[in-house]
Amino acid sequence: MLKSAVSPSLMCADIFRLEEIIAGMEKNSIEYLHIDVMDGEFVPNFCLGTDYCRRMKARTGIPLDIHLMVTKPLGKLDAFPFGEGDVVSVHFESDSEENTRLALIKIKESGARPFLAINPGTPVDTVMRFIDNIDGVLLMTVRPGFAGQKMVEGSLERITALRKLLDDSAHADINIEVDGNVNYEKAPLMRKAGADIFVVGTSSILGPGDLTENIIKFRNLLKGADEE
Ligand code: S6P
Ligand code: MG
Repeated sequence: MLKSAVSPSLMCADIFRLEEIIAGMEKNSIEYLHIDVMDGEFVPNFCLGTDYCRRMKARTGIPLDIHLMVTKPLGKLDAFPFGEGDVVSVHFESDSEENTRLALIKIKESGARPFLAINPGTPVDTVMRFIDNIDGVLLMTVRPGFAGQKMVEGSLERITALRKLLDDSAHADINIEVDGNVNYEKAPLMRKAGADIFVVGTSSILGPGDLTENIIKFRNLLKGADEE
């Protein structure tokens, strides 16, 4: 089983406390910073953008986890500052299969880690068509576009099915990142089902309470799931 990692969703971080929150992430050795990019077209919302990514990269050494919820990301990749160690996800649903593959190849060539993002309605075996071009899968457990939603039913089963597909095809090293309503109760179940990168927002560590205490609680729950 791959080591678990935590990727807080910065669209859920209070912009007026951002410096303090990033310092808290560094102090707690957070593995990734999840940045949701939305174009108002692929999803019905707008969100963080290129300058935000650039400023964040200049401010911290924590790898970025850029989630591109944009139509036709291939032609837009150059606008983003990513490289060695960063994760960049493009959606299967956002362009043709050929262009999606080219985008994944381009991300890989930059030294970053290409992930294929799939919406709750996309069959998990779609991933196998891109298996040689990805380091991970971003499995959406809500419909993309907004924070604070409820997990789509059947998501745990989808994690289990995807983990089995990857393991059975000798791709156990491919990450499964889960995004959407990853709360304290569901995270251990998602871990047991085979997820290893956890996008956390209003439902857990960027919700009520102290950031450090929330991170410790979250990590302990994942650890508990591994020990069971
Ligand atoms: C949704 C986006 C996510 C959210 C995250 C928020 O379109 O891709 O990354 O920011 O799900 O977390 P929560 O706990 O509010 O669902
Ligand atoms: Mg996201």
